Amino acid sequence: MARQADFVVVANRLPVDLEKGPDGTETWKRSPGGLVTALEPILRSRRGAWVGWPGLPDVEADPVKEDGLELYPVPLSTEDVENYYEGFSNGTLWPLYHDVVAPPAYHRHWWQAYVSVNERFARAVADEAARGATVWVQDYQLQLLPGQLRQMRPDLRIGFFLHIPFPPTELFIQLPWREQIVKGLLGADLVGFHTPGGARNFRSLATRIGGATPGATQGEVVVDDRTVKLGAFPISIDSQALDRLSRSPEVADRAVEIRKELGDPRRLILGVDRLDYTKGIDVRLRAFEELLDEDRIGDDTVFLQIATPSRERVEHYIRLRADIEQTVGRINGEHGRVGHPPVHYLHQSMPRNELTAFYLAADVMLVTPLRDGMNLVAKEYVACRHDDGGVLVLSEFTGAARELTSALLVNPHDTDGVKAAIAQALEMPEVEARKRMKALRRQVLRHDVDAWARSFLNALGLST
Ligand code: ADQ
Repeated sequence: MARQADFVVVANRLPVDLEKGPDGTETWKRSPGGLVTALEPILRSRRGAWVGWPGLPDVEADPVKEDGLELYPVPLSTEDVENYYEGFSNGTLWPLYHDVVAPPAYHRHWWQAYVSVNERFARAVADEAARGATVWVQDYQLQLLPGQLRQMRPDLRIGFFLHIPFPPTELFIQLPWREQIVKGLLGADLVGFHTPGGARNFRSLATRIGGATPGATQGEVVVDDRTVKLGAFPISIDSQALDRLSRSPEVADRAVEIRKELGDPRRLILGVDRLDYTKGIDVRLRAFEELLDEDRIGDDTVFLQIATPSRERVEHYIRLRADIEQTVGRINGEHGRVGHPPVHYLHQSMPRNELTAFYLAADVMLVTPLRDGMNLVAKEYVACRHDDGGVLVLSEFTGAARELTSALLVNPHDTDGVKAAIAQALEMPEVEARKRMKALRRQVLRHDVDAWARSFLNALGLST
């Protein structure tokens, strides 16, 4: 199968998870995500392949064809996972790129693992890509790959998309390996971000420390006589599919049932996130607690926080989980009655249908990250509200806030502001709420993930 793919997607993870049964048998399990949904038709319509880690350490898996997709697993050892993934990707880059909301750790052995794992991914792509193929590199775990791949295969057309924010120069230059990262990214023909601000930050670093010179337009820089395009491509969701799912009778019934199970509160407030310190779960809990303390919220209102387990071996996440669970316990201890806790907390991953029913059941959706590249939860909530019901409270520090301007926008660092927005959302006149939701829905339904993928690939010169 070598060197056959005309279009290669490379990401830290494959769109399937390898699972090992108790008897040692290995099976592939589809892990549905927006990215694979958007790219599947494009991968199928040309000789497409996906290169990535199958999710289990110390496993050598053969290339497989799953549901018509060619998958090329890149193996990672337990040590690689510790140093490249949990270490450099999630202990260094993740906090640094999210405005240092937690202190990043800089360790040379993590960096070395990042370099060598990126090289391994680059080698795998170089082996599979046909002459002149297009390669789309995804996210912060693989920022060196464009440069490494260009060295190996100058014939390829390379695009890179960053799913998280790209930080301002003053923060980025903390990184001891800042030059290598910028130069790695400049190996691409197109570098894409969620927002124009991210593109601007990168542009200024590219000319300052990456050896690039300004190009003919703001959207270009020149490196070694090669033009690298830069731009903003705000990602989205499969809006139509969610809209359809939310209209199904099963989901509608389940939404009613959920409210019953919660004790038929007059108002239901919802939060849905990966359990991550960037998501501001603590921000909304604090605001909710103060509103209870001040009797501005009564016992007819319930807050449900659903948090997917995430990066459970990384130190900041272990501490975050303990803090959140302690806060939930305190609020319920002080303000609950038997059978009526004001906060319900689920540390679980939900099936799509169930999550959709939760979105449909909630009167107020709280999305309060301290920093977020885009935030798909906000868009999902909107896509599910075919009834034009519900109010979205959204942090200004998400990429989504640039598009979802009819939400109640809040500064998550301003507790009084967040409290005021929650109070306003809970008591918003229906006419105003519906008007806002209609405007939000127009935006989300028109700009879906398919449009996102096409606009990126067209900018890279691939007709879709
Ligand atoms: P994430 O940080 O993971 O993504 P987000 O964009 O909100 O953040 O996506 C989370 C996804 O996980 C959503 O599709 C949501 O439905 C799902 N999810 C959350 N909690 C869940 C639960 N309990 N059960 C099941 N599913 C759950 C990164 C960046 C974002 C950027 C995306 C895409 O950090 O800023 O929007 O990539 O580029």
